[in-house]
Amino acid sequence: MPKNLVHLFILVVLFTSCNRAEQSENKQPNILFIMSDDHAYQAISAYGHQLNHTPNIDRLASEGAIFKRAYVTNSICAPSRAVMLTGKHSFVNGKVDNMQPFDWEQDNFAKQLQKAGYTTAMIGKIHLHGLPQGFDYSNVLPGQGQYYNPDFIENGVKKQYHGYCTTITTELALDWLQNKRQKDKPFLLLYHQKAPHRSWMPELKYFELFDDKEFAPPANFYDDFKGRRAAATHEMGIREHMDLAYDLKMFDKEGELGGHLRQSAGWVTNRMDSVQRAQWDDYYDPIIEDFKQHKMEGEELALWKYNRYIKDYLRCIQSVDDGVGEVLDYLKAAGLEENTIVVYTSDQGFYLGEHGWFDKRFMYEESFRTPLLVRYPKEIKAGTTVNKLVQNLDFAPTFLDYAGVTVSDDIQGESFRKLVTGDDSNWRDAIYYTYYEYPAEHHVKRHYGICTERYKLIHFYYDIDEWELYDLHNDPGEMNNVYDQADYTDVQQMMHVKLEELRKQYGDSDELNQMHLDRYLQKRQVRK
Ligand code: SGN
Ligand code: CA
Repeated sequence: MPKNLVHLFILVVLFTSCNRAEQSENKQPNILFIMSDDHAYQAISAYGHQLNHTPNIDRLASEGAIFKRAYVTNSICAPSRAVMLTGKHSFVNGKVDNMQPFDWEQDNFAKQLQKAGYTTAMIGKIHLHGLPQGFDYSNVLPGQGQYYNPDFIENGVKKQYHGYCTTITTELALDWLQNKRQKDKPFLLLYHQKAPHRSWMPELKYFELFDDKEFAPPANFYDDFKGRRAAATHEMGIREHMDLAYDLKMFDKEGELGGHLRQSAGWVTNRMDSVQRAQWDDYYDPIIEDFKQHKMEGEELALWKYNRYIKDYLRCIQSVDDGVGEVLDYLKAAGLEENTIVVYTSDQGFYLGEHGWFDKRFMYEESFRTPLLVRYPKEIKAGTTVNKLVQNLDFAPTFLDYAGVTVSDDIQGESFRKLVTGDDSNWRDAIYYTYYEYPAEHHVKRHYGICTERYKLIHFYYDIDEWELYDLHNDPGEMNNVYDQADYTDVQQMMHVKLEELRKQYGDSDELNQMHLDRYLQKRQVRK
């Protein structure tokens, strides 16, 4: 063979084998992990609660799977994110509350996927200090972030953007997908919204959405907390603790309506430019005037507060849903629909008036549970419903499993890949929960517990020593603590045994709780 023909032959062989390698690499699915902050499953229409309409998020349910019993392990922001990244409980990954530092040096699933050839990015709210590790590109909000004209930290460098946070986050996600990712590699994108976190500041175009609607609060809105001493000491009541100015935007120019100093008008709107602020005032000023004239109290005021809260909360979600739609449209247009796993979830659930509350933290259903929808046309049949107990602990092993990466033994979650294809054999029958951030805002006492498909056992400790037991079949609203009821003696015993088994399996103990408490109190002392 002439020399240059040999060269050509070698080149052709090299090219085809490289191409084959690339093709087989590309068999690994792309992963688009969408998460919002404090998005209650009650506020996704696919879950059937009829509060609002979220057509784009719903698409994931109708074209993929909806999980009816997805839970977190610790219902608060930063710890939830740490669990999601590491696949390990808070007491193992170390991020037990919003105050403790997160150790980015430990392993996480993004690092693993990066090693396995993925191009990776983290965009939006992360709420963990330090440069995110495991990502080729990151553009994240500092701390809680801001709704209007927010700062972002792009690969470690802070800069301010003009506009509405939810929209900007979507634009950044699309920009990465279109222009920044390495297109010859499978991708992992964490697209994580700040919304609908407190203080529920809607996008200008959605101010009037729901104005023509009157929402009725949930049946247990006027809960008296009988038999539940820990719940009774909460500070997250819509009636008692929701701030008129900061939360409900009833601040006037003279500051007449008060509210706490840090929750003054300026704190909420001081990042707006004059055009945004003028639109804000156009909408809220007449409501403020009306509020001042009416001088409501009692039940009337409670229902008014509930309505103001729920409307702003749902408005924020509408922008989140729009973003999901745009990103799904991009996948379709780019021909990426088939080979991309799309997950929609929240860092935890949220109270939308159940027990009279907003916020989260408790192990009661509305904040313990979180929405979860997964679409992956290659493996998941459209319209699948999963009723088994899964947790945010399971994301890391699930993604690794789909990518064909070995799940290391120290990961505590389990891949739910087989569940979505209908195989629920040998699946867990109980899940474990821990919560540590107390004494703190909202006064939710330290607790841990387990939940099976039917029952829930919770232990509140530290400045209280209370056990609660719920029969979720008979009492889905968790209004009736049956811990000491004679007809639940067997259940109580069975649940205690299970609780001890799970604590042992995961490596939790009273000693660890004491250690976390000592650290927490020390940190609070230093902060004072
Ligand atoms: C802030 C909010 C709280 C909220 C925590 C934690 N207060 O502190 O209402 O529970 O965040 O939320 S605010 O006055 O600052 O809005 S989390 O989602 O980040 O864990
Ligand atoms: Ca949150």
